[in-house]
Amino acid sequence: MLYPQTNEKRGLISLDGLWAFCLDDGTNNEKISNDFIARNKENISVPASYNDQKDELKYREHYGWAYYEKTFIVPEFFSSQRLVLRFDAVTHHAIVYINGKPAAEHRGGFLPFEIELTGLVKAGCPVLLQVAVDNRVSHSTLPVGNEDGTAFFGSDNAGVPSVEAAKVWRKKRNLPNFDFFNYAGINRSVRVYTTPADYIQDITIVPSVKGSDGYIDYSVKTSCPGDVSVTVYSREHEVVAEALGAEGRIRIENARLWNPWPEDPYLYTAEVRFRDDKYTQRFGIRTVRVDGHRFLINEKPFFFKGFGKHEDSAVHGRGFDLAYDVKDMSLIKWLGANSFRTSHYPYAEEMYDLADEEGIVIIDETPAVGIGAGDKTDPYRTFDIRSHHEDVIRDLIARDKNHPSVVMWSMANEPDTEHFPESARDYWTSLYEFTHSLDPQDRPVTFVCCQNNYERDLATREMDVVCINRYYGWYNLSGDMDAACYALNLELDFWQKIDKPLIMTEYGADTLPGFHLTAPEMFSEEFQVMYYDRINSEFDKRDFVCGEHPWNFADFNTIQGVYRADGNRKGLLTRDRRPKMSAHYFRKRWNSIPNFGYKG
Ligand code: GCB
Repeated sequence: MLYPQTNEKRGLISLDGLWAFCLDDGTNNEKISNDFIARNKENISVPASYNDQKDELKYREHYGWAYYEKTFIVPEFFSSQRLVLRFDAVTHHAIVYINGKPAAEHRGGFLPFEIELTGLVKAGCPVLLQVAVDNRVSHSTLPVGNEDGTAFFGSDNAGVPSVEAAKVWRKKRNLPNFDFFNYAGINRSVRVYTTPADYIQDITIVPSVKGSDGYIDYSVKTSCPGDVSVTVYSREHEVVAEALGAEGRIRIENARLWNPWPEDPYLYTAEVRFRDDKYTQRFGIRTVRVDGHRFLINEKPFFFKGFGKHEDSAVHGRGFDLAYDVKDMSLIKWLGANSFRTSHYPYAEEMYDLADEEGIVIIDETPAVGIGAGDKTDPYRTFDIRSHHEDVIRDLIARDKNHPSVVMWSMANEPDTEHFPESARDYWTSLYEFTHSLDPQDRPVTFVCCQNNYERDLATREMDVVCINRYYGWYNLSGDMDAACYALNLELDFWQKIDKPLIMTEYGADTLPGFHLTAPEMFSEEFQVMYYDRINSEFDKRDFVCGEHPWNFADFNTIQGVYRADGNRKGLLTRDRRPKMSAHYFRKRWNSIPNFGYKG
């Protein structure tokens, strides 16, 4: 899916700003009631999660539907154009009404969807746009929630003999099977964009390299047959190649490759023309593949230095905030990092554009976090997740396929692979094949595995790259770093025999900024530094460990519960992006580790 663009052929109207808003009281559900909205409406900012924009608990605790409303007018001078309404992300389930009539429904809170407005609205006339948004998570949504009340995070123990008795007074609420606050609402931008009546629908670019030349295999999908032309520009706006036709191969002599920062993340632009339409698509020429236990970018062994992140900030919640994205990119570089994982859902498209430009490598993750329901229920055979999971992967690749920064797909975070190992293996290996078959660039595919009995786990070892989240020294063997390193080494011995590249996609320790101790114990800044220093020195001894992603880039908000005081505090940075001691530690370490050839 193409990102909306304005040029001499295409226009754009932003619907970001103040909207009318109200929470459902359980009486309307997905149905829009104009009376109800009129009686209850208040101001809300879009894009942003609704939860922290207001100060009553009911916005944090809300369970179910909420409504948004805005009136807009498409200018008359757009009347000859095709009109499309685009939501970059509505979390989690949206039903859109236009002038009182249902116009679209979308499941999943982190990917864009569009509604063709031509014919539905008239330029020059007011349009009533209403959106019903449902924030409920369950075993058939991604991310996953526990509708039964078997919460993973947050106490569900009533402390009385009869759980049934406790349920009488317990109000309905979300019980996420994931450790980040279930922020909801219109989290990303809303726009109307225009195209000519006959238009470019999609562009796919697959780069390759032979000797000093670069090649792109391109294809352009159009709304009807017609002539297509492609002109490739250098970053300096010089024409470097031209082609005719909706698909073909273009040679770029003496190509400049896209290489991660601090090398040159060089970008070209393909200007595509079709009839009266035009779209410019940026791309980079780079290759990615796995070779034995090495991860190669442009045929050179790459070492991932970076983090799992979150889209999370005060007041905005999970709402898109370009200033935070720019700041985070700056901090990533300040830290000497070169990569991050979009844990645990696809991020806003602008972040990928920034990463392309700044040369930061991305492991692109779906919102499939928390698949699992304890040791008695096989989630793969019990719940209806497969087809939605496939839809999400299809839409993710359709959105992100052309980004040079994206070097690997992560199908999920921490699914259960231990209790029902055969089911898990069948599910993940077939989804792995499915993901490979959809990606025109055929990037490596993985999922991220939870601390478990790795000998029982049959799925993780089948992935292109072994990605593991491990908390030896924190949740396991808490505070005892000698024992933690011993256990970690036992596990690394196991993976060494599998002989695939391994990235430690999460490891970390909650740390209260300003809490200092001479003898490092848990939660102190000194402990966090000691923890990382001990674990990292084990990674340094193993050639097949091709990446370290501490958890997390910054502190982030979570559901309340006995494990969390003001959210998850494992950040190297505080939530407002100030460095803890460990940020300085990593800055020093990473600035001495090269992107390429660190382990030969
Ligand atoms: C994990 C999860 C991550 C949590 C983290 C933690 O394994 O993948 O979402 O936030 O542990 O800090 O517990």
